[in-house]
Amino acid sequence: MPQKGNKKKTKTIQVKNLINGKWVAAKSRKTYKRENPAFANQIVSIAPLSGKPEVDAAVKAAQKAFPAWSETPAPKRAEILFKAAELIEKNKSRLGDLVANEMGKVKKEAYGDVQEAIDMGYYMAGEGRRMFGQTMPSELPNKSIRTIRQPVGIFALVTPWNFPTAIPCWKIFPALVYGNTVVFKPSKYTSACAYEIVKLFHQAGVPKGVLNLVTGSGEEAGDYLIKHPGIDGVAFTGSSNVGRIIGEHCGKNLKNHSLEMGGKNVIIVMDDADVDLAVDGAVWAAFGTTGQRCTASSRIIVHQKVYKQFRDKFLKAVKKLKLGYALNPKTDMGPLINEDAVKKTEHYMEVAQKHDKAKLLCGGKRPSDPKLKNGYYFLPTVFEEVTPKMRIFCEEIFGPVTAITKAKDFNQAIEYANNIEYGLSASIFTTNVNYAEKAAEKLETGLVYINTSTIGAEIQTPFGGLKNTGNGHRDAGGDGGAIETYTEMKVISVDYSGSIQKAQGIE
Ligand code: UN1
Repeated sequence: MPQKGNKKKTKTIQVKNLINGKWVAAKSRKTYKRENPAFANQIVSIAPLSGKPEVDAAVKAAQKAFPAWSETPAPKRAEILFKAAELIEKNKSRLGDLVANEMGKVKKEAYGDVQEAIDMGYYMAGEGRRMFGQTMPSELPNKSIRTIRQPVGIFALVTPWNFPTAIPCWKIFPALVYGNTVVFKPSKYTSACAYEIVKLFHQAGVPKGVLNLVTGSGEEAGDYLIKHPGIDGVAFTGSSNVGRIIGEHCGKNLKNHSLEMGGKNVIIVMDDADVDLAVDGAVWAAFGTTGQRCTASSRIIVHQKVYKQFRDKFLKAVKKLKLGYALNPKTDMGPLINEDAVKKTEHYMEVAQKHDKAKLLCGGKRPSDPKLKNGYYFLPTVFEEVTPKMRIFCEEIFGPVTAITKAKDFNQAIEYANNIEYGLSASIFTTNVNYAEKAAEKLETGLVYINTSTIGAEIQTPFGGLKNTGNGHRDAGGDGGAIETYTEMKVISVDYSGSIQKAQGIE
């Protein structure tokens, strides 16, 4: 039964694929259902279980649409995309509620997810009038050199469930503004969010075949799509395991691919930190989105001098967090995405206690509140006395679990922070500018935050990480951001001397 005061029953959304401008079911007529993770007995969406025929048709449509779309002037492409962003903005509350119901994150974060999609839309629409190249001098007289940006071709976009409107928009807007055409395969758990977003692109006037939506499982539709010979590039956000498969395939076939994967992000709390601020930052970073952000902080390294003070205050704050349905205004933390995620988190409780011998401070199990029994809930969980060798220090859990580790000084804190395979986001709380600057230099992550949380990157900044988090690409805006993934650079040299001049000093 829904919780008291949250009985808003939502209509089940019948998702369709968009292939060559037409809304269609899977040829096999097979579908799958997605439940509300807070009330597993409520079906939020029913979507096509697509396979090879749908992927083949979508790739073919994207190939057919590519010449006209890539030849459309970028500012004109951008006008259509600007309209899509406006439509997403107009539909923000409807989409935000859907994010909450299909994915489970709390209302303010669900609306933030949609806001990130809108922001990306407006930013990338601006790219239509930039898409800048460079000019460079020639070593020869009467010769000019410039670079231009051109689209890569047909892109497969494969996105996760944790930001079900933002991450698709991180990829669709730049892919399209730079002139690529797209086959978009969203996570199976958030097909309706993807469908509602794609509907708005369609409504804004994106021509047929330019953006195609194919829903289904990663194992079937996703795997076939990323290996499809008609695909020129793959952009993926998700687990490192799947990313590796994509990387191996694209590497072997020399295809452009951008991978944004796991994280095991850290907050360092120095002895001179504002401890209350650090507590606020750590609660938000560890338990925002129920710990299901790739930027979530699942490690907190605290200077020994403020260890006890931080631990006590942090624990007090964590114990106040209220679990529940995302659209209940009293809820601080929603459920996990599905039963498998709860089981994985439970498995890590055993690892932490039996194998690692870490000390559990709170949580560690599903809540006992009978009102929550139909949802995929897990209590906010904190371990302490965690050392860098322990598995819970190193492995990504993607749930509401964080681990506190004691450090004797700044250097040890940085050493521990870097002692993992991932490198997405890190933060340090300190009032000492020298520590702040040194940490910014030394932390092996794509994102470094000073005196704030590890989550909440803004869309105009390049987003991504080092080590096993990524493969050198970045999402979003700024130099080195999405433009590098979705465009090829071409160098154009014009010799207007009337003779064949030779570079490299050749007479
Ligand atoms: C993710 O979890 O994959 O920085 C993305 C953040 C968000 C995006 C997270 N803007 O936390």
